[in-house]
Amino acid sequence: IVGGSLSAVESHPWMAAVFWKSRNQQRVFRCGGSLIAPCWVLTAAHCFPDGSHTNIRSLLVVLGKKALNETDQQKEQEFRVTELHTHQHFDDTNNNYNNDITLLKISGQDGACAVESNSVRTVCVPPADTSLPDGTSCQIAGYGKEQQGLWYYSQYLREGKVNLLSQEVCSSDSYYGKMITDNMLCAAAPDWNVDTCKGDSGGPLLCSMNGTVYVYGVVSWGEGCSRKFRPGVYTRVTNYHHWILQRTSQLPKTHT
Ligand code: 4AZ
Repeated sequence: IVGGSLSAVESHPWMAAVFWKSRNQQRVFRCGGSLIAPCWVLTAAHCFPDGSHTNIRSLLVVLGKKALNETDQQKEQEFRVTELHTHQHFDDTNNNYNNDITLLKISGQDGACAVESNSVRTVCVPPADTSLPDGTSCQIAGYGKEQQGLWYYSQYLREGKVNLLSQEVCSSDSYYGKMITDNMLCAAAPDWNVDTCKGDSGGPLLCSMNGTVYVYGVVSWGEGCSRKFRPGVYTRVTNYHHWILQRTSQLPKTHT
């Protein structure tokens, strides 16, 4: 997060940190994510460049994590990944990560899922038909870089405030043009000083409606970080409401 502030995990108890265990068992931070059900983390498809060939046994998900390089056993819960569902139409052939969404099924000791606490809690998936007004103030959270070009990620979870941009403005020629599809949304700070950055990918864009917090976007891409006319681009989660429900609940699979 560029231009944000330090965040307590209790302020973002749905925040997930996705790690990759290297050959010598080192934990390498990969992406952020959001806990949307006790056994399910929502993240970005581009976090797994090998797609369905990803070796899920080398993935590790940690919830309740304040610091990337420190462990707080009182607050943290660790999980392995038992299923990885990348969207069937995830597409990066135009370098714009269309349908950049993946669901991870997590499993802890003895197959248990996340246990609710002050530092671990689910966030709501927005209803399918909602579209928040342009200019709505939302929040971003993550362990990503505090400045583009730094070689290190933030040591601690950070948060920031951004406003939703209109689709028309974001897909105009002086912004991203045709790179922006209906499956994306853009958000930025009025003076471009707050943004997501490298390492924040997969994490949440959080917006409130009637006092309930929703994961309205998944951090996806952007040209640089905190650059004028180059807002952060997010996966439009409302478009995937049914896709998410079908994979995370007992809903019967219908043929369309
Ligand atoms: C990245 O490389 C990245 N400013 C994530 C978000 C943004 C840019 C880059 C948006 O993961």
